[in-house]
Amino acid sequence: MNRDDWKRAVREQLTQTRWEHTLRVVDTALELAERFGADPQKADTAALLHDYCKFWSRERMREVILRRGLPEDLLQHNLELWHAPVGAEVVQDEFGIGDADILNAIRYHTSGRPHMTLLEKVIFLADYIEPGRRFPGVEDVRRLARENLDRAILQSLDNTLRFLIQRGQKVYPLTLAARNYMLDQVN
Ligand code: DGI
Ligand code: FE
Ligand code: FE
Ligand code: FE
Repeated sequence: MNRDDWKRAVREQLTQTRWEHTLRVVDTALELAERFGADPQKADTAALLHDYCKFWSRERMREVILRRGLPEDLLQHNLELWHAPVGAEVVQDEFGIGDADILNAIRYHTSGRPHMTLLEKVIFLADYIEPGRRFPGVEDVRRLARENLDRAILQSLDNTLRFLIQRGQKVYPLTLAARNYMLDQVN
């Protein structure tokens, strides 16, 4: 399988809107990789595959979580979180991706985590600031992303935490840990 085969396979899994999001995440990840010195080829692969399981059913994702021994606390938290760790397992099997950094960039692209690698940060941020995003406060994050990767990520995590709390939703502990960690990093 080459990159064109991967592209076709990803496109088949997604809606048109989500496919266009994926292409914008690829472009944004490449820009960030160049700006901050991440491996562009790995950024390209991780971005292309990051939302592979976005439209899988709850049951199908649950099956992967149990079968692959993924953290079972996911099952107690927002369904939106599941496609990231599940996607990392599935692209490993379906595309033979073996690079741990690429797999972790996919695995943690939604929750974030403390000690994110440069590649993980690039994918996390690209997903948040790609030009199609209209989150409240995204423009501030885009501005920060022009010079300071860590400050941009901290701001995006703060925005997401505020968003979840405003909507009365649970916060996944890894996201809170990621935010506290980034706060120490920038100060
Ligand atoms: O898959 P995408 O829509 O491109 O973006 P994503 O994978 O970053 O998913 C983000 C959604 O997940 C966003 O609407 C907020 C929601 N979410 C629910 N619980 C949590 C959470 N996001 C984080 N970071 N932490 C949570 O605990
Ligand atoms: Fe996602
Ligand atoms: Fe995200
Ligand atoms: Fe995404």
